Amino acid sequence: MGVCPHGDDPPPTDASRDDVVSADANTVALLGAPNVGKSAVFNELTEADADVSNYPGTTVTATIGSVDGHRLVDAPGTYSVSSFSEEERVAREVVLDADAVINVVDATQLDRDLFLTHQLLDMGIPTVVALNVMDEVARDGDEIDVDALEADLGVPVVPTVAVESEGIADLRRAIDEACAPATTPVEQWFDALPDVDASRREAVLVLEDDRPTLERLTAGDARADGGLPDVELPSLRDSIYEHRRRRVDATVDRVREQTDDRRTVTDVVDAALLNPLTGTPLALVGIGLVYLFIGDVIAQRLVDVLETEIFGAHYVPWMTGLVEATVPASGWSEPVRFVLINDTLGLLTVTVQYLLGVLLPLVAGFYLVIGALEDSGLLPRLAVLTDRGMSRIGLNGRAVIPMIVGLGCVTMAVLSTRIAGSRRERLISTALLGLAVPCSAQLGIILGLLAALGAGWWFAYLGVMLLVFGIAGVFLDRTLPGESQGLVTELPRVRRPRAGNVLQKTVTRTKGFLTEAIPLFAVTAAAISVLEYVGALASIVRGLRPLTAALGMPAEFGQILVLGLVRRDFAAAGMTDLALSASQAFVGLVVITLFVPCVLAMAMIVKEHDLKTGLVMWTGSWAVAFLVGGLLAAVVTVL
Ligand SMILES: Nc1nc2c(ncn2[C@@H]2O[C@H](COP(=O)(O)OP(=O)(O)OP(=O)(O)O)[C@@H](O)[C@H]2O)c(=O)[nH]1
Ligand SMILES: [Mg+2]
Repeated sequence: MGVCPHGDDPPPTDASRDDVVSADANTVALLGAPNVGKSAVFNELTEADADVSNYPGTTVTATIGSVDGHRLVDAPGTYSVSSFSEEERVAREVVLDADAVINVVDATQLDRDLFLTHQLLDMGIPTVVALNVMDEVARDGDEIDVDALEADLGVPVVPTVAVESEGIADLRRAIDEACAPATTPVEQWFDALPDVDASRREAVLVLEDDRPTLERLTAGDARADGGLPDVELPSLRDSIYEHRRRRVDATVDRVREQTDDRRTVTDVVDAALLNPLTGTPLALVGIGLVYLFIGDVIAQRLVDVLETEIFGAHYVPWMTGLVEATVPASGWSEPVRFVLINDTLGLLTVTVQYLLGVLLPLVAGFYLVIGALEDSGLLPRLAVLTDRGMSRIGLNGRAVIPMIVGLGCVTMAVLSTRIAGSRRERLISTALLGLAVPCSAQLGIILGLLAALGAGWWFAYLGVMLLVFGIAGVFLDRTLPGESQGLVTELPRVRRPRAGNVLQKTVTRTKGFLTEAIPLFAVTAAAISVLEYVGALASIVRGLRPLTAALGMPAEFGQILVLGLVRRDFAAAGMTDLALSASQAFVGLVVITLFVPCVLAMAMIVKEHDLKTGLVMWTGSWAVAFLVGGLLAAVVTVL
């Protein structure tokens, strides 16, 4: 890695390369625009399973792996390196730290993506270009002259199709040949640099008016003589960008052979999706299909077989017999036996039955659907469709992505609110996620219970949740300071979901879910069994009696709330055992949906925001759940 061999020089031999390749593990960063396949390349190079999804903004923090002794960093997508947005700032830090960059370029978007390439070369960063998505270039009937591009940029260019593993071996070999041209046109402005001690990378950033870089460079001087030296930015950003733009256009003209625009099937589908008149019914049909799959195929049929037939009829009696035969029912071992096999939450019986027979199929089913949605490119289209509605509650359409991810797992969704925009949008979407978006584990059970009550109650539930969502959103939008940003998103192509990727995501996420849920679940179940054994549970439930009575619920509902403090789906599962009238079940389901986020989600909220925000959201959920529940109970009684 170093300065590129000059055009007339012989190609470097292995011996001559040795002196430019550092023997130590050095850092190689994957950089490129959003959604160009950086994470797909990362996964191919490292055999990791970073999230690959067809929408811009999938990767929100830098992920680290290793390839051939290099540290490989998968960065969030960015169109340029500077400090105007969060992603650009992350990219800037990654670039300043990197020994070399693999610049992933979407070959169907050369005019957009080569801008960053030229910036990296101007910064003198050893670079190799991965010219990705070459399959779609061919499908569009276009051609790219890779040799010409290589000659034009002066750095190695490797054509790849990351999702098919094509070109990855070549790319891997090319990492050691990453180089930067000896000179680039940006040097004509170097005279304008303020008098600071900067590396070439920093110099280019300062020339492009990157204030944080300048401040960091002058901070050292400041410490020596007490005050910040008065250094001005050169204000050359526009000139440099314009010049770079012209270079990109010239490059693209030289290397790309474009046929007339073909109108493909996906173009037609796309147009239908983006038109509100056709897009809205299509979205509703899609939601209906998802409901059929999760609410019927999985929550009813599959869960029925697993929960009742396999675990209920075979596993639980077998395990109960086994424990009864080995743990005597007297003396010290009596409480142990109770914790292990009691009928409410026996650690080895009911808990296992619920975890594997109910939760596992539901959660895996949701991840499957969400994975397919993420891969299709439909989510950003949903963002466009919902943008008007979302702007009423201080969000833009991009926030629809965390909301949908939240239907899988609220904890994961809290992290993904980063793509919703500024801090204000993140706060609003996190609050709404915590309040009114049920996660897959909970939703599956709720759908099952509602299906038993009938379609009317299902619509009532949906209506109440949407209403609470809307009112809470408007309230937050009115009370939080500042203003929200509009929707700026680039629409990726609609693609057929790739079975391999969707399955792999489903397996990874389901495994992640289970490894987190099982210990937590076991500890909670045991703790509650102990509380029940010593009679404390009954007192807590008695303490909650005024609240449950106000909702018109039986006393046992208090026990469900205690479970719900830990995980929302515990509460939902508890509901299945209560003898309730239809209206009671309805009120109960609304209350447990609005009730506090699970402990994992709370931990994530505190981590992503702070403790105060977490506490406000937590207590707010109590208040809203009982307020809405009380109102509904009153309305239902009157009706
Ligand atoms: N057809 C095709 N699709 C690809 C290729 N590489 C990646 N994709 C798809 O492009 C989408 C984006 O891939 P990611 O790896 O998530 O892209 P990224 O650059 O990491 O995106 P961000 O993290 O959002 O910046 C996914 O749907 C991939 O399946 C390719 O070579 N050909
Ligand atoms: Mg990514």
